[in-house]
Amino acid sequence: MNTIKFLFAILLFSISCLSVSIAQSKHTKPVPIILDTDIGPDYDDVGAVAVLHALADKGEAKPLAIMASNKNKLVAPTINILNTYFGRPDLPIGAPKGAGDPDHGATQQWPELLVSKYPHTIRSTDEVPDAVALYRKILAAQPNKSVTIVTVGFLTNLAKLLDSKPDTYSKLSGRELVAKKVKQLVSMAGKFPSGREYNVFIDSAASAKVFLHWPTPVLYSGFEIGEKIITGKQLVSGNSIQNSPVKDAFAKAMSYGKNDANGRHSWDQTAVLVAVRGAAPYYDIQKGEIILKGGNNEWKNDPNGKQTYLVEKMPVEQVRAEIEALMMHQPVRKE
Ligand SMILES: [Ca+2]
Repeated sequence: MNTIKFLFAILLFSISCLSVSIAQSKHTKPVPIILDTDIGPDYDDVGAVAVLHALADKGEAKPLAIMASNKNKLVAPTINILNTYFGRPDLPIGAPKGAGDPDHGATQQWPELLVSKYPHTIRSTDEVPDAVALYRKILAAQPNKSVTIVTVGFLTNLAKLLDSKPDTYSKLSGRELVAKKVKQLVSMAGKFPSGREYNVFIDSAASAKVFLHWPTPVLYSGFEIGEKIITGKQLVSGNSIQNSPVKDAFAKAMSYGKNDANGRHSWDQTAVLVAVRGAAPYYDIQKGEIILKGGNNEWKNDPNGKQTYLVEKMPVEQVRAEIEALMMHQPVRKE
C-alpha cells in the first residue's frame, strides 16, 4: 500500500469511528422524564421507580421529578425513601391536593415497613407541593418538546395540568404548556384493543380528559403487556442485595397471601422501559386512538393516529430478564 492509499484508509477509518461515536452519543443522550405514580395500592410502582433510577445511573434517563397521583400519607415518604436510597434525595416530589383525589394505601403494608426502616426527610404526603404547580414550574424551565411524562397511576394530576391557568411560572395555559414542552406521554393504562383497567377507572373523569385532549403523542402500555411479565423472584432471592427498600417492598408484598409467591406483574416497569429506550427494541406498535366509555376503553385503528399501544414482539422471558436486572440495580455513588 502506498502512502496516499494508506492515509486515505486512515481518513475513512476516522470518519467511520466519528459517525459511530455520534450515533452512540445521540442514542445515549439521557431522556428527561417526569414519572407520575400512585405507588401504594400495588408494588410494581416500586419496580418502576427502581428501573427509572437504574436507567438514570446508566446515563439513559434524566429524572426531573416524581409525582404522586395518590394523596395517601405514605406515598411521598415512600418515593422519598427510594430517591434517597438511589442517591437522589432532592429529586422533587409533588402530590394531588383536591379533597376528592384518590387516597389508597397498600393492603400488604410494605410502605409502613419502608418508613420504619429507611432514611427519609418527608414524613407525610401533605408536606410536598401541589403536583400541578410543580409540573408547571418544571415544564416551563425545560427545552421545547423535550420532556417525556410517564404515568403509571391515575390521570388525576395530568387532567388538572391540562386545565391549569397561567401562573408565575408560565403565561401559557396548561394545555399550551404541555403542547410546547412535552415530547410524549407514556401511560400504563387501559387494555387493548378493549377492556377495563384500574388506572383508567379509578379516576375515570380524569382519564377521559387526558386521553381525549392530550396534545402530544401518547404511547400506552396496556394491561395485557405487563400482565405476562412476572418479576421479583430473583430480586428477593439470595443475599447479594442487602438493605434495599426495593427488595424489602417486594419481599413483604410477595409473602402476603399466595398469589404473588413467584413475583408480581410488571405493568409499570414496562412503561418506564419504553419511555426511555423506545418501544422498538421490545414491542411493535398499533396506531390509532383510544375511545373511553365510562371506566372502560376501546380502540380505533388509524394509520395516522398520534396514539399508539404496545404489541408483544420480543419473547416475554427476555423482557422479564431485562426488567428484573434493572430492578436489581444497586445504587452508585453520586458526584
Ligand atoms: Ca401503579
